[in-house]
Amino acid sequence: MALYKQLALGAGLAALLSTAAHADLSGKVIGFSQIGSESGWRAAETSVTKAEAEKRGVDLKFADAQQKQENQIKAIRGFIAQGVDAILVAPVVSTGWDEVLTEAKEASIPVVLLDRGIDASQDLYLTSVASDQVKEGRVAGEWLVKTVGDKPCNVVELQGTVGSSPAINRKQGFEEGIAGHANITLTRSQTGDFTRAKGKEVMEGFLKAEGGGKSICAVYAHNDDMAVGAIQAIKDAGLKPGSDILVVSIDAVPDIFAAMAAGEANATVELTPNMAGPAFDALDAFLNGGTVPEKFIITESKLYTPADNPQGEYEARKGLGY
Ligand code: GZL
Repeated sequence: MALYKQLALGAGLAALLSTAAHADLSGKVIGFSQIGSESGWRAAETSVTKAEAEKRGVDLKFADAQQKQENQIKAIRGFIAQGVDAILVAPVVSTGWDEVLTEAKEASIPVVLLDRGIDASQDLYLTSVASDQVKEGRVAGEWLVKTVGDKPCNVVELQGTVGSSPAINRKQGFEEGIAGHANITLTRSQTGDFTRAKGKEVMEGFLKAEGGGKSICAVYAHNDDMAVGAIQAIKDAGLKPGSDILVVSIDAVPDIFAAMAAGEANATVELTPNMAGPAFDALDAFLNGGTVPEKFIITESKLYTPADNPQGEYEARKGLGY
């Protein structure tokens, strides 16, 4: 066969295989119970999930719960009634899932958890795709230890949604990270519910309670959106975020890199918004080959500081659905 025909065949075959690699979920109906759009990261996770579904020919049924568990439970029951092939859930809080996930199990519908964990029997879900949230908090704490050295440092904490696995785990991790360093004291801690507005409001309260904020050395926020809100509150109080008060958070969304480039933020721990890719790969192998995945698929966590070209990181991330 002429070389040009072999090459054409090869290219055609390659193209066929590459679509075939994702063709196995084509036509599958998969329900996705998403928490809401409380943060830039959450918005990115939604757009990435929709793009990954599209790539695989998945008929994605999307339900936004506006951060209410009862709406998620309602949506999951709707998916069960529809007889979907699988269900993705980003669980807003860790408890209260046993009953509805038992109903999914009894309907033989596999459930995959995205980006947050639950306190329930592991046989109620096929797998969970999430970061190591304790490690994220520990990396943030260790960064603060390294940055302040022996200098006394009162740090305030903006917690995520009460009862959510990231809020519980990131608090634990941060406390592990600063343990043994008596010069660093966690003086105030309150939930900002992962939102910019609440993060700003709570930080305003901290600044007022601490005589305008002169005694605050750092703010640790469980996500960048609350950190961006806190940055605004610090500026409104006439102080310089990033220098008068250090700012460390988690997610690595574009706006935290913009703040870093402006000298107003100091560190973020990256959280990939692409939890759906590994989730769909696991469902593909399970639904089409009966392969039972690992129970926990852990995504990477990487620390970024102003030494890591924040302007370039901003450019690389903006427009990815944040
Ligand atoms: C963490 C994820 C968190 C993000 C926040 O895995 O659940 O929820 O860090 C989002 O931005 O609100």
